[in-house]
Amino acid sequence: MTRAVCPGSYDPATNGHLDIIGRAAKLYDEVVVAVMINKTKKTLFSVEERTEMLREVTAQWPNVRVDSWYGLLVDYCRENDIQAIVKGLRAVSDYDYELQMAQMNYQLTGVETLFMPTNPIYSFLASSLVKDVAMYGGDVTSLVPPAIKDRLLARLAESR
Ligand code: COD
Repeated sequence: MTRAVCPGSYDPATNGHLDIIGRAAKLYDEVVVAVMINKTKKTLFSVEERTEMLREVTAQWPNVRVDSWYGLLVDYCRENDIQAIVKGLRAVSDYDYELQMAQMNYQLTGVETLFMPTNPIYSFLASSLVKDVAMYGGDVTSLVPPAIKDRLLARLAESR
C-alpha cells in the first residue's frame, strides 16, 4: 500500500491546501493529513479544531484521513509506515526552506519528499493572509471552503 503525508499547521486549511491534498489522493492509496503541533506557535484554532475542520472538508476523498502529531515529522512517518511527504510549492520563495526541510528529513530517516507545484490560482494563498483579510472584513469566500469561512468569521467575532 502506498501512503503519503501532507503535513502542515492548517490554521486554517485553505483551498490551496485542499488542492494539494486532493491531487495527492489521486497518486497514493492513502493520504494522511497531519496537523503538526508546534507549542511555540500561537494559533487561532486549537489542534482539535483544525483536525475537526480538516475532517469535514476532506470527507469527499475516501482515502484521506486526518491525524495530529507532536514531534518530528520523520518519526510520524516511521510509526505510520509512510513512504513520502507531499508538499505544495507556491513560489520560488517557498523552495529554499522546503528544500532544507526535505534534505534534513531525508538525512534523518531516508523518507522522500515530493513537491507539487501549486495550482496558479492559489499561488498567493496562505493561512496567515486569509486570517488577515477576514480580520479586516475582506471577503474570503474564494479562499477557503464555506465550512471554514463560517468557523473563521465566528472565531474572529468572538475575539473582538
Ligand atoms: N498552495 C499549495 N500548497 C500550499 C499552499 C498553497 N496556497 N499553502 C500552503 N501549502 C502547502 C505547503 O506545502 C506547506 O508546506 C503545507 O501546505 C502546509 O502549510 P502550512 O502553512 O499550514 O504549514 P507550515 O508551513 O506551518 O508547516 C510546516 C510543518 C509543520 C510541515 C513543518 O514545520 C514540520 O514538518 N514540523 C514538524 C517538526 C519537524 O519535523 N521539524 C523538522 C523539520 S526538518
